[in-house]
Amino acid sequence: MKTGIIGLPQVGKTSLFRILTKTHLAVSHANPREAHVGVAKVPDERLDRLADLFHPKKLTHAAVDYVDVGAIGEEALKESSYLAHLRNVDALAHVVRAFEEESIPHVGPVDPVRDIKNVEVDLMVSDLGQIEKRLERVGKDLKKMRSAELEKEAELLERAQAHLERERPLRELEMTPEDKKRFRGFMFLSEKPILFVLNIGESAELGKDLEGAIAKNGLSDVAALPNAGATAICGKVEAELSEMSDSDAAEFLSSYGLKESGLHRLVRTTYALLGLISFFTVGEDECRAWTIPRHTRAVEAAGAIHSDLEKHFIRAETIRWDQLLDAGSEANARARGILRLEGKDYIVEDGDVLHIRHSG
Ligand SMILES: Nc1nc2c(ncn2[C@@H]2O[C@H](COP(=O)(O)OP(=O)(O)OP(=O)(O)O)[C@@H](O)[C@H]2O)c(=O)[nH]1
Ligand SMILES: [Mg+2]
Repeated sequence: MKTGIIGLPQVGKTSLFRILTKTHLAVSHANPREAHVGVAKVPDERLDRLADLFHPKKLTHAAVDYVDVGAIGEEALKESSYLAHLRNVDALAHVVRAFEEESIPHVGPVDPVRDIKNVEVDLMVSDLGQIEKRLERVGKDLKKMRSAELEKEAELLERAQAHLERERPLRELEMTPEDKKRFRGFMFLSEKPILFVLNIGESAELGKDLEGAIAKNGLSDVAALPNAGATAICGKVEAELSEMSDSDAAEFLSSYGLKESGLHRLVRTTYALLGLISFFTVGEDECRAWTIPRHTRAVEAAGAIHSDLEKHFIRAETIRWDQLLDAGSEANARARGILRLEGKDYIVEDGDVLHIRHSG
């Protein structure tokens, strides 16, 4: 699962990418359009608390991949390598500038609503171009030969076209699972789930300001649309935080009236927007979070760990993470009868601890 970081020039995309993935990028790049790819750990207090119980040799968090694709714009969207990077991501994090800084140029005054609108239009125009080309092709083919599937595709494309012409992104278009399948190969940009990341300036009451930032900058409406979300960070403070030890960071956060780093919230929100959840495996060797899509069956969750576990799946010993913490050990949980034996079709829930029994 990959999330593409997009946004207008100089809004803080690369800074955000750096602190998210803790990658130290070379300062100068031969090609500013070159995409950076990195992995961010998904912070999870539940897993940390399980690790406190098991003291494992290894602790493995879930991860989300981020791609810093470079500044977006009409020109960039005409470049095939830029487009290819962008098409290949599963979700977008759109960094929007809300910080004031004379020395860093921006198109006109700081105006997040306008910037979002402009980037959305760029995404939609790119999709429209693709749809028009495809409709032309399908129209020609239909003249040569009738095909029920092609007719359905044309119908869907026309519906999408009308939707885009009303300046609505495809992520808001109602689609059946079959429609979604028909669209999969196109990898439309405005169809991808999007998280608006408001990059705000430093302030004395950052905790309060971060909380109020979405509403204050007029983003409550866009954040509530289907397949969209919004979160605020202060890039400058996050950059400082990322250089600190955990205890220094905690002190620093509380001095700003913050409970957690905005970055943590951002990663978690991305995870949710992608429709992902975590289940855990625990033990003295390793405590680990595994990533699965919501509504995954136990047998496929086992497959996320290892394909053999899926093939030879018998049962999943299952318990909610907090119930396991309560019980103090798996043996206690079993004795109390709160360890469940679930079959193949059990739908795994966020925060389940699984122990896969298998015949392999
Ligand atoms: N004051 C302030 N400056 C920031 C913040 N985030 C980034 N900057 C500065 O803005 C400039 C651009 O930051 P980048 O992270 O390179 O922005 P970008 O969006 O990757 O820029 P391009 O890739 O060139 O489009 C740098 O000088 C950063 O130091 C912030 O939160 N506050
Ligand atoms: Mg950059």
